[in-house]
Amino acid sequence: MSDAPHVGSGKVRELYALDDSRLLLVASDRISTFDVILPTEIPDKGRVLTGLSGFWFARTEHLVPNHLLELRDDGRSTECRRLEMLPIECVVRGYLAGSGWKDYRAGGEVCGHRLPEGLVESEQLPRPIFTPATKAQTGHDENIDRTAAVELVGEERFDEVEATALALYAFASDYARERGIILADTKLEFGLDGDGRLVLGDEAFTPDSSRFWPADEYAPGGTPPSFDKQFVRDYCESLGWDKTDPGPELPADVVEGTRGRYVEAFERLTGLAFADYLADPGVVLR
Ligand code: PZK
Repeated sequence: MSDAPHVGSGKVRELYALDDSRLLLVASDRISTFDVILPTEIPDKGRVLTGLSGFWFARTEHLVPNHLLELRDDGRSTECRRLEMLPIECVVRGYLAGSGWKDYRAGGEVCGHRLPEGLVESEQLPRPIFTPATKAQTGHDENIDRTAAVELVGEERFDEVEATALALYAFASDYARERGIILADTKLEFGLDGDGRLVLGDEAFTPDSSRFWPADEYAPGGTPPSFDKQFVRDYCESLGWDKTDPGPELPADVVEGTRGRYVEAFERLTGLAFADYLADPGVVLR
């Protein structure tokens, strides 16, 4: 828990002010599926996501500075620099899934990127594309084209953010692919420091901000299993739940299986034992 003033909530995370220049980002063990937060938690999920973000921040500093100052000993709390966040979600897609697939089916393009004809669901794109979205206060983010994004951040900043997001995705997706995980797409958030420099914020390349697919089960033309949430989705589908709040409680085997998948993603990507992270979260930064 934190004594610091609460300044924001995400679906499964909380944000606190430490002082004028620093925030504390705390990742809970809550899990959402079909956009509903379930009543059952996944033990250590917040620690896995915090550790993975820290790992990626440490390994991408050569591409762009980031907001991370330090990981707390609880393993789920990140002290970070307070930034002026840009008003767009910076999504990069290497594969055609989610709203990208929907938009492509409806009109052959995604955020103004005209794509080849005949692509199937989950297919790899000829090259990754930058597909920004607005930050919806409630409901779903809306995909926008370059012109709309330039109106929000300016042309120079747009070009910088696009190039940086594509470079980050290329680095992380290559790294993950070598470890058996496809990073189908990812959502990044950037801010500006006091000198107007671009800084990567939020979380980075976690299963909550990216689609993780097991490479050995990938096939285009359908919905590949989610690396982390497939047991939860399958269980929820088996109930015939209507996907409105409140969601169902999860049985112990689904909780344990899902926790195992999060830990497996952590260990495959970082090359570290999760127990070593729990003993000293700083290991992911070294
Ligand atoms: C910031 N969010 C979204 C994320 C929440 C809310 N470094 C930063 N500086 C200033 N603002 C933010 C950040 C970051 N990260 C992020 N809203 C503001 C958000 C997680 C939990 F409650």
